[in-house]
Amino acid sequence: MNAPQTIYLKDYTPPSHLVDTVELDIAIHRGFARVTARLAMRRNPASSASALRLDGEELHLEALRLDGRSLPESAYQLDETSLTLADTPDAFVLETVVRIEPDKNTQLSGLYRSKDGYFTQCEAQGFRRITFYPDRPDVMAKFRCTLHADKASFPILLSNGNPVAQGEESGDGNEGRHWATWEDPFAKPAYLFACVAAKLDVLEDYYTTTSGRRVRCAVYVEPGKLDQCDHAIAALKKSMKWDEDVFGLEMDLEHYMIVAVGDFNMGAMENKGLNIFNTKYVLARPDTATDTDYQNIDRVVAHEYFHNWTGNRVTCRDWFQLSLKEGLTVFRDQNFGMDVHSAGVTRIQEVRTLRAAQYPEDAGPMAHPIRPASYAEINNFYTATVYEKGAEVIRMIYTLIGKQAFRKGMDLYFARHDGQAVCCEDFVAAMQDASGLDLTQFQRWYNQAGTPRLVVKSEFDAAAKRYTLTVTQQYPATPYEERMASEGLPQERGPYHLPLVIGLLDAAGKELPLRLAGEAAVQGTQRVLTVREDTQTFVFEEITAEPVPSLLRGFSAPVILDYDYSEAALTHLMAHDTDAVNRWEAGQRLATGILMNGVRMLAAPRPTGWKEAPSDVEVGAATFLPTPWEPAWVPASYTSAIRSLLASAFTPGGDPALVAEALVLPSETYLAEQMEVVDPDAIHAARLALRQHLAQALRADFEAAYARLAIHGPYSPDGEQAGKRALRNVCLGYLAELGDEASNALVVSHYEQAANMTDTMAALGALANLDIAARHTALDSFYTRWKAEALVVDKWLQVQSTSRLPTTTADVRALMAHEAFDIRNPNKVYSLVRAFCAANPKHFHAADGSGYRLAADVILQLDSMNPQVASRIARTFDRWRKFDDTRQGKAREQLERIRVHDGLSSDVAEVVGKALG
Ligand code: B3K
Ligand code: ZN
Repeated sequence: MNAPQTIYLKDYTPPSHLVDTVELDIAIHRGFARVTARLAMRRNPASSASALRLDGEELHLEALRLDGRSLPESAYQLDETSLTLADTPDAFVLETVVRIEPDKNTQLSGLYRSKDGYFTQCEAQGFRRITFYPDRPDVMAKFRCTLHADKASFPILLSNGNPVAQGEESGDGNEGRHWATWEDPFAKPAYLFACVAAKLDVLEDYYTTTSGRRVRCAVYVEPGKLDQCDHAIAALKKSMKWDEDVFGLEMDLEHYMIVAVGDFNMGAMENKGLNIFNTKYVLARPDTATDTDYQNIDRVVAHEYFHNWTGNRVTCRDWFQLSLKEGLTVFRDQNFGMDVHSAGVTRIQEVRTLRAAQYPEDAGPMAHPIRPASYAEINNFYTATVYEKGAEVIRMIYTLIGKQAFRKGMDLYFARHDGQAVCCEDFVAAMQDASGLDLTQFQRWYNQAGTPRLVVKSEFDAAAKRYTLTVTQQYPATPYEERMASEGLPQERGPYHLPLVIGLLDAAGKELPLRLAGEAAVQGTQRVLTVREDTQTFVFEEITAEPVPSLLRGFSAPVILDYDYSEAALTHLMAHDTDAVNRWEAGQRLATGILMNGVRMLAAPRPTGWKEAPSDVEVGAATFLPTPWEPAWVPASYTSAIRSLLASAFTPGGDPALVAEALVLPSETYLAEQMEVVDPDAIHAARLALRQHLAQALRADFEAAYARLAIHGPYSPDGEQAGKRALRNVCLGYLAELGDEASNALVVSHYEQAANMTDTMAALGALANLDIAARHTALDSFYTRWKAEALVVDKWLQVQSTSRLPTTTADVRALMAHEAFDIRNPNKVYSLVRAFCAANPKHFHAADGSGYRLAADVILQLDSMNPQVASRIARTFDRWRKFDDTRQGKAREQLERIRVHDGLSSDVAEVVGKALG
């Protein structure tokens, strides 16, 4: 049985020993590496344990010395995951020599080989795959690292901190080899260690901090890619400036290096002074990267840079505290994004991601609070909850105490904890002490799982000129609480402390001045209401006519807002709300209501007049919606609201980027979450039908906007150009739904004339959904042109795996055998397989189980190779119980098939085990 062992937060104990300094010597040879580690250690006065247990995995021990003396085998115990010394002196130097095989390391954790050399990834527990070590974040040491390798093959040798010496090797067998030593002046946990030995090109630049430190910024990339580094280096310098301006935080080293590698499990890693990045978040050129890629690079570079303070200078005591660094750093990179791009668009995109990825997680078998109380495999907890909801929790503190107090709280946090490994409570305490606001109840956000529902009711008393909002919280227990209770750890639940930001609009769309009962005077037109109770009322005085409430502005809390908005109220907010998020949200609510009606009708027995589709066409496809239905589920008022919305992009002050966001209908995944039992076919058909309906009704408007938004002049990824392109491409997407000759010709010409990757992908994405000859011509020409650019090939794979055409599942299988695919490369797996599972619900959840089978085949093939990637694919099964019996049966079959697989990794075993419950 594959039953992974559970680790509990409550079982935390301080480390038995501390490490003051680490001297690492890593010699890379053909087929193996030899790692010598000298650890200056001492007993931890805070611990009573006497034995020293070091973590170690896949290490072949060649020598072990304590204070220079070789230890006999009787003096230690060695097993698959550890090396234990029963007793040690109070202070000593432990030296180990191990042999490892980085070329065989397909997990991409620890030291591994990628095309151009050797790279490391140590978070969370990769360092133990390099050498024996107390591999836990609360052991912080100063590192010095010497690398040796063949000079011609691996001319670049890097590690954290500053270069101290380098040279050529001498002696027999060392011909052509060189070495370099690096020293990091800051004590750090092992998860922040990094080294690189590779053949790379480098782009350098300099940044001078406010206090006058000159920092060398360097981006290392695969040879030949220097023309794709400018944006990353600019993003780095922008981030350095921003963190000084906003938080007064400066770079603390003379070298800040970013190394890009094509084989990487996730986005990037914040190793001290030596970030290692997935090429996806470094490389960009107008013809290879989209506007979204450019923005993502800004954000990921900023995120890793911001970790230097939030994560590295102050780190986590244990992995349960992961959100301490991740939630806070995401919050910081989000605010950076709001400042350097558009605040509204950035926030809308975050809300969309949160609801598409985190809400389902919080409602599914992997539900956990931002600080879980237990886990089996820590790598499974780098989740949307820890990251995105974690950031929302920080944002709520920011909203509750205000910008200035928040900055004071950050200053206090660093004053108290610089150089320490701490807990989430320590951060909250700094915020509480700096602001004077009691955050005791607020800490529930760290301990309770699930998305709370906020039910709001309004009442207008015309005679008393009083408007009352009654707010009720609902927070039913999730599978997490059930699991914890069954493990004897019942979790207490109670109402949350949260900010509900609101405004009230009058009939003309103007913001009303707000005075709460008991207040002497009006205090502005927007208020932060503090919600703490199960039920609370807020009474506004001197309201002369019933207003339309704009609730949860800026998405002020990660909740589901339940308010019975009329269509008229939503149309009103869509047109007049001053809050960009709520203008967008009103449109989303309107569309959701309409789409859910469409889904109900499509799922219902066919009415008279229904023409069954011929058998070779999917039943339920929107094209077969009998026209008499249309008025019943797409109100004319909606179509005209969309027309005005589009027109608003061209009025003074209009923002094409925001309009583009507003024109995107709620995703199929979002709609699925709104259903008791998900009908993926009906959802797909309804959404498509609404898109087609809008395309038909507003054809002339879309065409005019498309023509008007053409950009002349050189490409720039800046917000203004990107916004125009986004809106133009949204118009193109609608027009493509018409599927007639003229619209197909437009898509083809857009593809042929595209002068940047954003436009190319907009056209290719539309073509991928069309069963016409031009689709194949375009996909072929695209591949021929770009097959040498791995990241562009990823786009080519993804556009096919997310296609709605009925052949998609078979196409994905065929592409897995294509020369362009490589199952050992995470980016390829994410683009082809994960995108299919997560972003193509119609095909992944096909009733015949073909999508589930495909996913399971890949998971099983990948599990022994790269469990982290396999486990991420396995997570796409999370919501299987929300589907009908037939689909559940098919999903269960595949989950069981995975569960009983011999030697299953703890990563996949935990995910599948929880899914099966
Ligand atoms: N801290 C890393 C994530 C490491 C994931 C390990 N499985 C990247 C980041 O959040 O910045
Ligand atoms: Zn991070």
